[in-house]
Amino acid sequence: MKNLFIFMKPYKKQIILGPIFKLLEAIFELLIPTIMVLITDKGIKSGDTIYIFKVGGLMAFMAILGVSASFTCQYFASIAAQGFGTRLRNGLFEKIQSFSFYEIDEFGTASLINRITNDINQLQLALAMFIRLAIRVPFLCTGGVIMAMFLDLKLSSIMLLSLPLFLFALYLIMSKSTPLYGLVQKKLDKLALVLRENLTGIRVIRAFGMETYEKKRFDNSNEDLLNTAISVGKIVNVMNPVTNLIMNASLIAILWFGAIRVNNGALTQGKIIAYINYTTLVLSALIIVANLVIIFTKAGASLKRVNEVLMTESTMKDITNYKEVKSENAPIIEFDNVSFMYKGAGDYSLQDISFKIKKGQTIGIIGSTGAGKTSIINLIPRFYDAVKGKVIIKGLDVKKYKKEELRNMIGVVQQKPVLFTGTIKDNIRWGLENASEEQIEKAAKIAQAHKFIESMKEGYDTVIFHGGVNFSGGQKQRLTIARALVKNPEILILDDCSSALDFATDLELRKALKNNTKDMTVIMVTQRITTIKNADMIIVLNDGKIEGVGTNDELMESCVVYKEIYNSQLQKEDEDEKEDVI
Ligand code: DCP
Ligand code: MG
Repeated sequence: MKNLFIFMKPYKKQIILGPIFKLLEAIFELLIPTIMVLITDKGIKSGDTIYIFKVGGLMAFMAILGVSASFTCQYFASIAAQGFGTRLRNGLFEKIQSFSFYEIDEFGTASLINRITNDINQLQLALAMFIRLAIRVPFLCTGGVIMAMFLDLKLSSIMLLSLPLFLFALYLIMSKSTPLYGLVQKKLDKLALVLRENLTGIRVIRAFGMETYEKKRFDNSNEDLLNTAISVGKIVNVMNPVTNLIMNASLIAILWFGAIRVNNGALTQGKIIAYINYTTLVLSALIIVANLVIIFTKAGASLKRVNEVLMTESTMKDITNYKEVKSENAPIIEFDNVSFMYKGAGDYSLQDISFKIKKGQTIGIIGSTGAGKTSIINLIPRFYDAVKGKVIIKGLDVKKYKKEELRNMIGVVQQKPVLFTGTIKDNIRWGLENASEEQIEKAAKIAQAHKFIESMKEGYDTVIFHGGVNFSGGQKQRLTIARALVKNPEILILDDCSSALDFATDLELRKALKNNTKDMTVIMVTQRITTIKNADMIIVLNDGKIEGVGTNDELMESCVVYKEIYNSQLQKEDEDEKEDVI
């Protein structure tokens, strides 16, 4: 909760003044029935029209004041609630940006999206309702009861009886529905996840003809949400009939006993009208209380979910005052007995990995799918932390670097190319904010992207649509390579990023890389032997373990797995070549 107050702080004025204006309105609302007594009992009885107009005018004036107070409160409530929501969303977004992949994996993208949208909306609504009603309603209730008691103490026993009954009903309903709200939110997360997967994978789904399966999966998730929502709805919807029943029963009792007291002369007609007004006022205020309780219970569930994000500290905090310094003479990258496991996975994805890479070397990492290639390179820019052992860059543990410093040294081309909405130029500039046109063009040339960019009508200003849908897989890969190259990083990591390129382009790319990255340490992850055959060092991975380290020739001698991969691929290539010739 303390976290949230920070986001409300700028709106202190509105949050305090709003309820005060609403209170003013409530005071007028409370006074009006009593003034009404004057009209009926004095004005109408004696037929004094001037008196009726006078008092009526006063009532109208009070009503106008009441409405203006209410508008002012509404205005404050909107400003405070919207402002609070915006700030909270920004805060949450910033927090998520600070997360390492660990925390993001743990929450799940869909859940994070829901928390930042739906849950914050819920909190925003709760704040608005708080300003508008949280003070006014209790005031109306107690004020109404007191005014009614002044009018007729005996008749008030009916109201005092119906109140506990009402509160008991409220308690029953709330205690049943509260736990279900958290569940509804969770199911909403699940639905969002299915929907997200479905939309991002729509092409695959169509290609495999899985529409019916996916539709069923969505339907199931949707139905699950529906059922939970219905069961909450069923409980909560009892509220209005029950409160109405209590209210109307009280009114009948008041009319019944009130009539007897009017007949006895203990009560005037005007007073009984005012009395009924007060009872309706109190009981309808209680119905609002019931609805408020629903809103606040929902907000409670959301508060917990938003707070979970706000309270989570990234496991990768920057160490600010480290003493050790990096050394330019040490190997640029060293893995010292590193083991790694993803959170929630039962098994290690990497085990006892040790190797050293010298500055300027070109390294190949090869292995079948799932061997742990991506996992290894994720440890270098510290996307994840090793579970055991150390990843050392220039003689200094990656954990001792400032994240920004570390990542500035490294250019990563991810296995799955991700582009952002904007022009080609914008996307390449992600690598280097102030990159000049020449730098961009040079990077694109090395990445073998220049030709196809030039052939486009808008050239480097061609707009990339959401997720890069208007580019082919190979084009996207080349653009992401250019993005990493423009940064001119000390370490360049290419994760299987020529998989969608034809052999000729792949060859051109490797040649250009070789000629232009003399001082760069390049790590190429691949499943193709040809890509890394000439590397200074090749690391062969199998099932999370190192099978061999060395040059192509060394590995052909010593590493069975490498030899198998080599033979299977190069033989096939030879055959392909023959086919081409034929
Ligand atoms: N793994 C996991 N959780 C993740 C990512 C991977 O449990 N978030 C597991 C799946 C694999 C193992 O870790 O068993 C190694 O995965 P990698 O992504 O490192 O495998 P590769 O990059 O070698 O495979 P590919 O060539 O298919 O990219
Ligand atoms: Mg991979």
